[in-house]
Amino acid sequence: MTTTSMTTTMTSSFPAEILHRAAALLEQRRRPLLISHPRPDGDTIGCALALRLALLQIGSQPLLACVHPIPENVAYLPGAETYVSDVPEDVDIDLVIAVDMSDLSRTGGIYKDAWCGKFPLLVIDHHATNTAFGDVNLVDPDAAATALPLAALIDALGIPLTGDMATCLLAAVLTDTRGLRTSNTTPEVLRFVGQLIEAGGDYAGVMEKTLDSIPYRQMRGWAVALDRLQLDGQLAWATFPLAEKIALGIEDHDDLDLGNLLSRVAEAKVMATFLEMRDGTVKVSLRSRPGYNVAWIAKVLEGGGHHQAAGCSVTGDLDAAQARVLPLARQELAQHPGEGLGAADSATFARVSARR
Ligand SMILES: [Mn+2]
Repeated sequence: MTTTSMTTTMTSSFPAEILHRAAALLEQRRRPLLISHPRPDGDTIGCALALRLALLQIGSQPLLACVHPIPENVAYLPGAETYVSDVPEDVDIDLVIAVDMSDLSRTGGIYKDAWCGKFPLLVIDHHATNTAFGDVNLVDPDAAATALPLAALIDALGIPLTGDMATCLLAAVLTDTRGLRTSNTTPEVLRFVGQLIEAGGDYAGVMEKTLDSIPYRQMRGWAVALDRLQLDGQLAWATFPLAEKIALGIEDHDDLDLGNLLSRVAEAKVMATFLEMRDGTVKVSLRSRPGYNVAWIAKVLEGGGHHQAAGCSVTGDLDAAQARVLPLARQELAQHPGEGLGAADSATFARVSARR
């Protein structure tokens, strides 16, 4: 199998000291629990699976957990079948690793309070809203995916990248950049993808199996959402009633990737999807074009995310959720008169430009 050694300067923008502390933790502990976030995406799954393969190489026995089932589009990745949906409080572990999540609640209840102070907690993430909830926080808010700081960590451990590890990391970075489409797809990201292909990663396979394959039921779900699609100025949104989910057999943990679907409405700068859940809440996914920021909207409503993709959960029915979210979305749009950028975002724009 082809192996490639990566240079940390390619993928890390955090202090080397943090990288070394994270690597030391992984070298000292042999039974780590890797937790992926609920409604898992390719980044949280691909990263945990790549790290699992790396840790197996240094004699560790990693355990993987995610409260929800692994989506079909990443279930083919090596090791995906080893995921468990929960672990008992007295599980035999000596380290906890939170993968691709901004705060402790994102473990979906897998993290047990009794572990606090007992096992070190390592956080590997890239969300701007990350609360630094670990003992060691390997968090790079400028990274397009958690795959980048994670690859730097694997490199710091001196573990050569195998083709399988590269395929898992490709699934991570290609999903979070929606197939290298997002504004944070920097030259660094493209070089990273090139390195993963050189290491034997299956780029075409990930594109086909993870990004371009839509299960029939999800496609039927899109039909429902698109039938309810609305556009008001530069704001596009769609609602998804619980009755329709039940009729199609769609579980609450399945968001049908509607946020990304709606993000393609050409006229819209801000997009929102509203999925009615079985517990009396509405799951809201927010997207925006570069220069527009939806992270603050999610944060106001006790959610989180990035400037271009964020989400939150709102109590009440679909009408109530729209009444809370849509005015905030219109507020964001109002800060950007005309086609240009508003003053509020010029600093962000300058920073993004400088990185290019
Ligand atoms: Mn991510």
